[in-house]
Amino acid sequence: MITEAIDLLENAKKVRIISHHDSDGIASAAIAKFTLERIGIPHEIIIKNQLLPEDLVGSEGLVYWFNDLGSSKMDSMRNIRGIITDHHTPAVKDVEYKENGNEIYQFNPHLEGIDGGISQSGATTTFLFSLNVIGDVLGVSYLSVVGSLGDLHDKRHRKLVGTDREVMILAQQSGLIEVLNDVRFFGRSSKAVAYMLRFGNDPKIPDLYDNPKKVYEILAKAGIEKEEGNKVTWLELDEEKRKIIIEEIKKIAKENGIEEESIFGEVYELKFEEKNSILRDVRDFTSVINAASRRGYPEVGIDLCLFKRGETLKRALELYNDHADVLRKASKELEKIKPINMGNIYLYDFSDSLDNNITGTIATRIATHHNLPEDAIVLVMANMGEYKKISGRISSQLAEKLDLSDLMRASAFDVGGSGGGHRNAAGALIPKGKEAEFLKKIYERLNFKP
Ligand SMILES: [Mn+2]
Repeated sequence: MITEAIDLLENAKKVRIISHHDSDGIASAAIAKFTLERIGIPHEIIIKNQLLPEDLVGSEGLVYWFNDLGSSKMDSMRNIRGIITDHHTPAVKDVEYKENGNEIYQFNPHLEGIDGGISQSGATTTFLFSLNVIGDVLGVSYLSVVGSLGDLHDKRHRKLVGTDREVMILAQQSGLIEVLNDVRFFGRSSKAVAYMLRFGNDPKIPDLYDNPKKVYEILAKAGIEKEEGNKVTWLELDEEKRKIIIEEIKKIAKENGIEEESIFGEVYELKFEEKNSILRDVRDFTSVINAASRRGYPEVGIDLCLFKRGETLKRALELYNDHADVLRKASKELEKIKPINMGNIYLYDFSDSLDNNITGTIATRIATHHNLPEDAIVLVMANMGEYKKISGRISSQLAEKLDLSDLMRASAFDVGGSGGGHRNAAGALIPKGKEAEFLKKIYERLNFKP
């Protein structure tokens, strides 16, 4: 099957790469672009936050390459010739799909019994496919790590696992990635250390989280003045100072009954970036390309992935700051919104007060920071033309019992929409006016006892 898929690409007059708008999708698109450039096939890139009905009909003369999306909608595709490298729950569990005028080859970890939502990102899937197309794709192997971290695949085990890990090791052996054990607070290379300590939430240490007084106390012990703490990043601090800070964090964690080992885990750095570069920590890199994409300039993120700097980086950092503003405003809006609560479902409808590009970001934020019950299903909704776009999140504990992608997909389908995703993070698109019915369908499915 892989030979047919490669033939399709190699003989294409033009390839349309369609990829997801998050950092996993952007990293995947960059790998696909790199691959097609190597084999000299003309291509264009389209980045989507959601596949709409019109994206599912093929155009004559084009070969399609869907990345980090496509699998959950393959059964709705018509007259498409192309490939899908995706890790979302597939609607059809076959590699080859030739119904409805299509000729599609689908590469998806779920077809091999691997849960793509945990151990094989879209970028890892695209990378593995590209490895079959051109041998020398190792130069962009680090993008698999970018995609995997973008999809938070390192969160549960505090390190990458499964196929993501295997490709990460390739990137490490290629000299692109450095693997370290360190505190797993976000922002090692993009945030001032005072900010990193204050808002670090992996794990949340009650006496430290959002407690600036405590933060500056710790920094003082390491000989860092407030002003410096508000400026330098974790990676810019020397080893000695970091050690002192780590000892202090351990102490507070212990007082709060948090296991010491849960504070530490693997972190990944780009060896080709300087220690003082905002892009050095791979999670920080990921947040920069994500921001560019969410602000509507995915090509800036793709260029960064393919080693462009200079003006590209300058633009990326502007977009990064813009995105932070947008998120701040969204958080303010969120304070005004009371969720509709039905059983364990919490629905936040922003209508037009939220960019439908960031419903997922906000849903993750609510699921992480609001003290909802462990079995809560968080749904964030915003208007998108004639549709309502919905992003859902559940805890990994609940995801062991419940597949949110199935729930969203089936319930959306019932009201004339579509949906899908992963066990713990999924989305749907439904016609406007069908919100109440959609909510009811979800509620009924959850409470249906055969
Ligand atoms: Mn993904």
